[in-house]
Amino acid sequence: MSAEHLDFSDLGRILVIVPTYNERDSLPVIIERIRTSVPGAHVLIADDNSPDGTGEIADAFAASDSQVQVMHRRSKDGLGAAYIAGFTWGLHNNFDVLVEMDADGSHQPEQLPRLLSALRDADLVLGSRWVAGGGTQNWSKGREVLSRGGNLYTRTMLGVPLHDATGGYRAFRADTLRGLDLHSVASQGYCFQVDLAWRAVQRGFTVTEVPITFVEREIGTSKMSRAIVAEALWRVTQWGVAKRVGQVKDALTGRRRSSEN
Ligand SMILES: Nc1nc2c(ncn2[C@@H]2O[C@H](COP(=O)(O)OP(=O)(O)O)[C@@H](O)[C@H]2O)c(=O)[nH]1
Ligand SMILES: [Mg+2]
Repeated sequence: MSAEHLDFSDLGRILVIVPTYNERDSLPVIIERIRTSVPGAHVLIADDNSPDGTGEIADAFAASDSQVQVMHRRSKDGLGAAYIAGFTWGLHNNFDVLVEMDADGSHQPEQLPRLLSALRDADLVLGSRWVAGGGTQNWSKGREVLSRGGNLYTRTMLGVPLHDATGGYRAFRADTLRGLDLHSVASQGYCFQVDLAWRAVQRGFTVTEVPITFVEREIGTSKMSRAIVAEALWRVTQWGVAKRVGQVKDALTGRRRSSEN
């Protein structure tokens, strides 16, 4: 993209939130790449007191670059909580666009212009692995099956027309986040992403998916766990069942009403 195409000032002030837990080797590279890809964007690192010193590395960047800020959180409290804190900070500081991006290079900063361009006509843009043109690099078959299966289950259970509701590379308009009742979000890992996407669809926001290539990390380790997958499975099932019970109730009361008339 040419320089003029990297100008997103029409969208307002952009904040890229990068949650970190033990990402000392990945973080410097990702900050540089974000700053080069979309020079106007600000970066907020939300670090959960990483024992490997990621927070201090982030501080060094912030000291030399006024577009980089650091939020130091007390202890590891999950991805969802770090994002809620980051969103709250961003909204309070009058950012107009808030982006979610992993620190490990899986979400390529060079593809951020694609998300931002799409946000001109949307309230929420999801970077999607599972639409035409999207995909993954260096992923094990097991991870792919889990992601595809999780998304198929989510789509079927919740009836949402989304192909990648579990992904974590996204751009929100500030007004979209303000409309999602963030204080009532309890979900954590992948489920946090599903929760926000589903809320946005239910509230009538325009949600668009753009293709991304998700690159598996080469340095550091994944924090994904069985507990994170179990949480997603459990909550999505609960939401899907609640939705169906609601539909049945609506149908019954509707029938009763029409028979009373
Ligand atoms: N602040 C914070 N960041 C986290 C936490 N868990 C994961 N992350 C970050 O969230 C991003 C995605 O996590 P990752 O372990 O790569 O998950 P995976 O991509 O699903 O394997 C990375 O930037 C992690 O450092 C957490 O509890 N707190
Ligand atoms: Mg990762």
